[in-house]
Amino acid sequence: MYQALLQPLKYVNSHFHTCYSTSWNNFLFQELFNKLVLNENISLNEIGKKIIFHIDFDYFYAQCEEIRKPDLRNIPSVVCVYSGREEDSGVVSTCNYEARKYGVKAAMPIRLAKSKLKDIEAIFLPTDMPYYHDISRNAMRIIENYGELFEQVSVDECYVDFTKITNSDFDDAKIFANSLQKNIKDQINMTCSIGVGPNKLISKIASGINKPNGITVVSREDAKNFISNCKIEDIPGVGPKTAKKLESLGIGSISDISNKSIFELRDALGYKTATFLVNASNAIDYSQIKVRGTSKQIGKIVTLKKDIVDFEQINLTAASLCTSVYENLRNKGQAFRILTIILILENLQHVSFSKSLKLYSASFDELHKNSLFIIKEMINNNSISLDNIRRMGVVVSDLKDISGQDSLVNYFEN
Ligand code: TTP
Ligand code: CA
Repeated sequence: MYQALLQPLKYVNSHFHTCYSTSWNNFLFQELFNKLVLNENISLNEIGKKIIFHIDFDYFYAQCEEIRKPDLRNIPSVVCVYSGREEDSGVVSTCNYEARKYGVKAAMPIRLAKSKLKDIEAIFLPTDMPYYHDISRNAMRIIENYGELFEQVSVDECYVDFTKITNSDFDDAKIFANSLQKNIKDQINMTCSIGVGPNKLISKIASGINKPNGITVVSREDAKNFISNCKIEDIPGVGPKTAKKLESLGIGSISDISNKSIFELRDALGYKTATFLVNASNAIDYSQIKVRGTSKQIGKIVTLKKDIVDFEQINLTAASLCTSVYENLRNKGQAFRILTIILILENLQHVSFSKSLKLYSASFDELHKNSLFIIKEMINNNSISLDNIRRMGVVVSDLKDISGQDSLVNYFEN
């Protein structure tokens, strides 16, 4: 990789001193800086095509409460961390959008929140973290099961690289985002807001624009204009300290930053922050989706040939998907309990269905038999015409390590 970069690096060096503040050299330098210093192994070509989704669940803890107590939906509800010192001492963790209308927000003292909701029928609840983490697992599993690059960044937020599914097309991405939002709502009765952009930075800011239950799509072409209209504090990671330093340099807007070079900002902010901010102000963000730890699911999705007309071809595709998933399970020495089938249709609508087995299994026959059964049920129940199916996926989750067990032979059979 470094070899390949030597040429452009020389080019930059030879032109750098004379005209380093031109935006092109700035751009090239930042590109190389990121590759060499931040060691990101990516090509410009790949970056230019990406479609990244940032999915953020709305008023998460409070919405979890609404799932088990639907009566909460129409009145202000506030989830609190009680310190236990006095009856109302503690802070607001979050609240639903009904409560937000009255000015209640996260991190506010409970007493203040109560005063804002005085004389209003409202509910105050303590947090129930194990329950929220259960819902979070279910919610993330739905998204992770698409089998694309997935990174969960907090209990209710994740990034996914949906470049392949959307054909790198932002119009398709909008349709897909709608369908994904609906699929999540159908499965766990929860709303989320989705930001779609050419990188993590833009998608993250975009997901906050239309909350709750919003979708904001910012195409590659619109990204620079979009970020220019944001406030400096909208850039994730920019805290009051950095904002103050920028202010002292006479920088009050994102456009002000984009007119600076890294070198003009590095003394005040340090090289890394200066690079990040100049890039961000130009809608550039090279950070990659970081798939964490060992996978909690194993899956495979394939694109089908356009002319699928009979079940035989569906069977063949399902068998090949199951073989791949089974091989993967076997190599990892794992058994599964949940099987999910995903069908993505020509119009990018998608249907998914999960089945939980009574016992853990690592049997190919069981995987194959159940997959075929679910696929047929899904096609029949949703009246899907076969030539309308564009992608098909088989995903297993709730995995259990069975390597080293005496019963391994019984789990895996050929
Ligand atoms: P957020 O995503 O910041 O907020 P939210 O999901 O409640 O609301 P929305 O995204 O619709 O604006 O945080 C996720 C959860 O993290 C939130 O439900 C509760 C918890 N949290 C706290 O406990 N304290 C806090 O100060 C914040 C901001 C969040
Ligand atoms: Ca949220």
